[in-house]
Amino acid sequence: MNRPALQLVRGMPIIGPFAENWENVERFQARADDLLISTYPKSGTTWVSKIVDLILTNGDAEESRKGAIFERVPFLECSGPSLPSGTEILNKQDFPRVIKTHLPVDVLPQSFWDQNCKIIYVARNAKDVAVSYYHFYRMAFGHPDPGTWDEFLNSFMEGNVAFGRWSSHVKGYWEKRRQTDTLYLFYEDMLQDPMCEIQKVSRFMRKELSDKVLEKILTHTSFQAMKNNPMDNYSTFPFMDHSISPFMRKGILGDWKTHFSVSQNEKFDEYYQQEMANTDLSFRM
Ligand code: A3P
Ligand code: EST
Repeated sequence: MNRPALQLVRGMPIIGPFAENWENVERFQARADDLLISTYPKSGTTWVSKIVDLILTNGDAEESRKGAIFERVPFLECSGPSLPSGTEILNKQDFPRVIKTHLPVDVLPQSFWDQNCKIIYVARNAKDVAVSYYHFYRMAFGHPDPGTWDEFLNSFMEGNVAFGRWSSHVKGYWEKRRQTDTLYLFYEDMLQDPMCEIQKVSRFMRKELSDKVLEKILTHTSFQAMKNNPMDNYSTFPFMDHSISPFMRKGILGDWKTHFSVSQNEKFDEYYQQEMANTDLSFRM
């Protein structure tokens, strides 16, 4: 498959084929009972999607295995050759729906705000996101060629990657969290104390779950369990070459240390200070 260039939608770079379905995304009618999972790419979207899916099935892993995670939680703005678009799937789906998006606050369809939908946002530290995103660009055709790691890191800092600037994304939802029904989570907290974060999600969804069910959810959402589960690891998804880099790659904190050179790190820290100077949002790296 070729690697189409990114296109601009409302000033945001987006995967080429996604731009072709943009009118339907913009017109999308959210409902008050939709649950939106929003993230900047590579921040733990699939992980929190699986947690939500298992909460809805009361920890029934067999029920959750009835479809791949990208089918059970459709991706709103997804569109591509020989793929049904996210909007097409969602418009036919039973309610209540769980919807995945990578759209930043200023590009998210207005109906999500009008309906005051519940939003689960997951943020991950910028350096690990950049590394994970680089490997994802390499393995998921449909992204432009990432070039070398150094070239990709520069594009990432410029916001010239699909879904734009990391900093605007994480700050946008952070600033909106109090006026909206948003649960703002951090990937690093999910790694450190997954049970605590699973309980936060279930309380947010107003689901009372027994300790036994919570333990099951914990087991089935571990990195190894998801990596080994063909329904969770994207091995059934087209346009991805897992021999280049698996979708479930490392699932750790601080892999940036094996990728950033000293000078890349200095440059990134300077960029980061500027981008994050005007916010109380902070990350563990
Ligand atoms: P790495 O590339 O750093 O390994 P997304 O789902 O938003 O695309 O994010 C993918 C990232 O989340 C990948 O990071 C992937 O390994 C990690 N991930 C997915 N499931 C996970 C889990 N259960 N535990 C920890 N990390 C997980
Ligand atoms: C991008 C981000 C993400 O979290 C998931 C996916 C799945 C759908 C993928 C897309 C993506 C990357 C680009 C594609 C697309 C399907 C067609 C396109 O080529 C692989």
